[in-house]
Amino acid sequence: MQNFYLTTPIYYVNDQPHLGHAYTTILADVLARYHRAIGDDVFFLTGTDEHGLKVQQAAEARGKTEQEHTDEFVKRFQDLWDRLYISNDDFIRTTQPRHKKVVQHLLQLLHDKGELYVDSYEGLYSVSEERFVTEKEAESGDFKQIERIKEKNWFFKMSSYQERLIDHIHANPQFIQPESRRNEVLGFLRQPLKDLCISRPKSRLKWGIEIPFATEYVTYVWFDALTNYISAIGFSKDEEQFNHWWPANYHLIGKDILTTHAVYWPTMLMAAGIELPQTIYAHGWWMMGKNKMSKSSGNAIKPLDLMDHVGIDPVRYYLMREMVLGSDAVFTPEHFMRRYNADLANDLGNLTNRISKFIWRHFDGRVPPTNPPGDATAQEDLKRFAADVVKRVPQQIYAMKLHEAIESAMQLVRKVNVYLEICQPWKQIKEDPVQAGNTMYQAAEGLRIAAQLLAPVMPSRTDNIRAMIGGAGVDITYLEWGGILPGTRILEPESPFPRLDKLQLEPVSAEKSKTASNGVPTTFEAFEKVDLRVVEIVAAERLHNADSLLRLTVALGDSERQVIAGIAKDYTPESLVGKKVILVANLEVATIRGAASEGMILAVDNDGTFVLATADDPRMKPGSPVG
Ligand code: ME8
Repeated sequence: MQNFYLTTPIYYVNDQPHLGHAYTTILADVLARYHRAIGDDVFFLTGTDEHGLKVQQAAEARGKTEQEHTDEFVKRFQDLWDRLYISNDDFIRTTQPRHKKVVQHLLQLLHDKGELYVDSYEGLYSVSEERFVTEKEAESGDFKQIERIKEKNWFFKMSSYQERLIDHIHANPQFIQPESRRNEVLGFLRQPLKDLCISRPKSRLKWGIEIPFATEYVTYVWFDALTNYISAIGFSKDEEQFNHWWPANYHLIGKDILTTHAVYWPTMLMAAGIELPQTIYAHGWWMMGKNKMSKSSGNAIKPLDLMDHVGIDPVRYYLMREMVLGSDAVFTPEHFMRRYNADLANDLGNLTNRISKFIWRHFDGRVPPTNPPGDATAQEDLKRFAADVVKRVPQQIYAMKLHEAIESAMQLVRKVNVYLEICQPWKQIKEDPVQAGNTMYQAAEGLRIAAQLLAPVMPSRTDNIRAMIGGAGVDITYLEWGGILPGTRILEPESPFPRLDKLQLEPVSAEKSKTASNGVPTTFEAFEKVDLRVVEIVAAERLHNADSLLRLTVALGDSERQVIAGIAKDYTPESLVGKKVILVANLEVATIRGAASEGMILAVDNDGTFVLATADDPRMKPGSPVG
């Protein structure tokens, strides 16, 4: 038994959770459940990253305060985790006082140690990634919304830790995993490491944690976010709790946030005199075709759309079985269906049906007694195989070979199927019912053990399976042969994984998800109720208290309206005057940052940049209806 502290990234609350977020969180949950089953003392942390420019802009665009916005969006994550059976021990929000205090403490600590200094800085900043990027990175096209910024800021002497970090990575091969990511970080560290800008002037970003010794600044969102891993377990507040869990066994992350975790975070910890986490594990990406599934490209699958279709456990199974940790994996509905039908409907589902129906029909719904076997070789072989699997699975879990652990449990399922083929209980029942009873008992035992080994992946359906073969009362951690009590009543057989014939899943684009959430098609009647009009922009100006908003005056022919639009990052006010665009004219009047907005202008969200849907043809007159 050991202490086992594992974390997920804390997710941005600027949009809906998608399958990529669900993946990391389910992965952490499955690991947490396996480690609990092994007997480890587990602390599983997840949460949300609620400060920064992206969140500030998302709130502005919705006409909400930042706190209102984050309170609403955090619920989407928390509700989803509840539905996906996520068994986290804590949920940290970076806007909580318990977190803010620790961030401020850490800043002060580094300041007092002389690790921070002020300097003027000019550089390229990617708003979408919330960090300064190099010229080369800016040219790569991987970073969006790049702005040139010059300002006075606070810096952390990250560069002075470069050698120590390299030494640590060499001395601790398990520190960054898998190996390919470790090499990537070592490659990155071949260039001289720069100091890290850790402040943002409030004039540019007000939604953040104030720097205690420089109150005209808030701290950089990554400095804030990374600290969650120690604030949640009581750093600087509850030493006993902190020492109990720290250092973390695993920070699970996607490979998109490797540098921040494998370079910024360890050097911050070194400077503060805190031990480093044991392992930073960066998994691969879920791809849709050739692209990463992501919110900004609008190709993300909403987890609930898929789960509403097939249930939660099969999705958990698929995600865990399919991704070899560290590599990328492609999601397609066809592939999902194939895997579901082969592994769950055919192998696991059919075996459960075979056993439970047989017991229901021939033994009155009670587990038959175990008797001297007719074919002792087959029975011994099955028992030995199961014992091997039981030994192998924890080793595969400790080695982070989750897909192999699942495959081991599935091999046991297949082995039980083979055992039934050898014993042929449907023949035995006619000639020697006692032998048939024994065969069914042994098969049920094999399946019970397989189901228990799969329980961390499919906590709900494996419960049903166990109940259908008389194994519900057996302690879930009991993996020796002989757990089921003969005579136990079984639950009425019901197929745990009905075959899937089709699965129609459209990726939900950002625009679609706003209008037709849940993927439900809209009716013509509903569409007809929307009053769309051509309008001409006759005046435009910045809204004084909001970075991303413009106040537009639009003409509909004989009348004018005021519209507040979140396009200040994409259009200058001057460039808009004279443009004809499309207005949703019969929306309720909304108050955005204290200004009335009488309608909404249609725009296309092109990876975070808004492009107005224009109506430039001279025949499209202001006021004309669109439909
Ligand atoms: O980066 N495939 O938050 P975020 C697999 N707040 N995993 C994916 C994925 C995909 N296509 N897309 C997203 C942030 N993920 C910061 C983290 S931590 C101190 C701060 C998962 O909302 C993956 O775990 O952008 C990735 O690292 C994370 O979501 C990014 O979530």
